[in-house]
Amino acid sequence: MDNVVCFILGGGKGTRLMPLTAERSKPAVPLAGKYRLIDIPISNCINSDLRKIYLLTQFNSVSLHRHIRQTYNFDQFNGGFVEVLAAEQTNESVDWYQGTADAVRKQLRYLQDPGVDYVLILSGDQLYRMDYMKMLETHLETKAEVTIAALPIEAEKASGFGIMRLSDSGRVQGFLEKPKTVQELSQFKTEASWIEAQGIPCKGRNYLASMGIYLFNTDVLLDVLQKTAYHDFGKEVFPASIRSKRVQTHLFDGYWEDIGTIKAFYECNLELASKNPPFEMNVPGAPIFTRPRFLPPTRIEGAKVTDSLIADGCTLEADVVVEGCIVGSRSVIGAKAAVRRSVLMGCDFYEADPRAKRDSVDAPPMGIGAGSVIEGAIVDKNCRIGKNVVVRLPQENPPDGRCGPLIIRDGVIVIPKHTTLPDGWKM
Ligand code: ADQ
Ligand code: ADP
Repeated sequence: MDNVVCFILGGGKGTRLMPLTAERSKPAVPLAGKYRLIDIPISNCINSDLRKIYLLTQFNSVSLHRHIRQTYNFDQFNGGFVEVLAAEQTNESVDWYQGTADAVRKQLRYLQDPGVDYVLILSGDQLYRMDYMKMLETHLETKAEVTIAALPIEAEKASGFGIMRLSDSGRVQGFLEKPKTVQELSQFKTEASWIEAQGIPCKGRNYLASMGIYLFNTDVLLDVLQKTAYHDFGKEVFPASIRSKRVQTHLFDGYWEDIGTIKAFYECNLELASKNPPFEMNVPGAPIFTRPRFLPPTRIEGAKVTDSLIADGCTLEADVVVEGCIVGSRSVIGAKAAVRRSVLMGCDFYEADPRAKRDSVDAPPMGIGAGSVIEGAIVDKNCRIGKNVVVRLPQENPPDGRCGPLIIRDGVIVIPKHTTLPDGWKM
């Protein structure tokens, strides 16, 4: 599909995922032990046979570039590319991206390449598997100028999304970004019979939410971006375009989660590790790709591991307990340590690697020290957690804030990248 280009919105300031985005751009945030967020939309593109991919990012992080460069090298016979387009100063503009539509506007010249008939706009912080070709089919069949992917949801969830009201033919007649009141929302109910006629069981999900996945005819997108100064698709472009453009929906009913907040990110990772995960990374014909690493198999000396995903290159020493966790590449868990309901992002290096430098000679080695207990935490990369350390919430529903070097956000403890906790440290 050479006439479709994809723009992946890689994130604004990334404040909702802080501190995971303190040192890296959002697309580079590690997911499920060995992937990064950006692997999801890029894999969906590749599995949909779309290989012209631009990634729009505010922060031009080194790890993102390296990941893209080392992973997505399309072969010269099939063509295609993944290009990172960071907000940059040009002759026309000195600003950072002001919003999603503005991010695309600032890279307009890539849309103006000859032969680009359609533009697919995707978010960089969602977990789902979708064949975008089906969306293109809907777009062509309905002779749409813009198609928005839509997911039926319950009223309680509607305040977080753009909600659409449709005509019988599926044309969008109303678009309300993040409705604030029940009164506002009530105008946007879709009849169960209409949803079921599309082959999707309604099950009380009477509201059609925009998934932040948009397919535009290129000329229509160019027109909107050149003739207006709109910054956002959800807040401005759609509410305005539905009057003058043929905007259709493409209904979707699979697993889909926005993982742009600490809470959603944490819960989603743990769900992936659970017994019957709602989303599998590996589905025949549509796998999620990531950078191949040449890591040895994980060595387990003696551990009780349940409902967990353990990546390559880890060491679990004797009598370790791992329950409901993601254990990322190169993690080391010392003897008798217990890790529960936690996401360990792993390490970039093994301790013996000269690049794994310590701040002081008595800093503990990278990983989780013997006898430590970690519960309900996200442990970012390259942390040095000493022996007999205890990291768990002192109370239920704690307020957001700091606890020494740790950060509590949305009820989840986050241990930022490179944190050192000395032997015996307790929360
Ligand atoms: P939100 O997700 O709240 O709602 P937004 O914050 O605009 O919308 O983010 C959309 C995507 O664009 C995210 O992946 C984000 O990281 C990225 N993004 C945001 N600002 C950016 C910038 N300045 N530069 C580059 N990328 C940026 C949107 C829609 C809703 C819809 C939900 C579905 O507005 O209508 O229901 O997505 O999740
Ligand atoms: P991962 O193995 O989890 O994908 P990265 O891609 O971030 O992790 O690489 C691991 C670490 O290795 C990085 O933090 C970086 O410091 C180092 N590294 C990897 N490749 C290079 C390189 N080409 N030059 C310098 N450092 C590198």
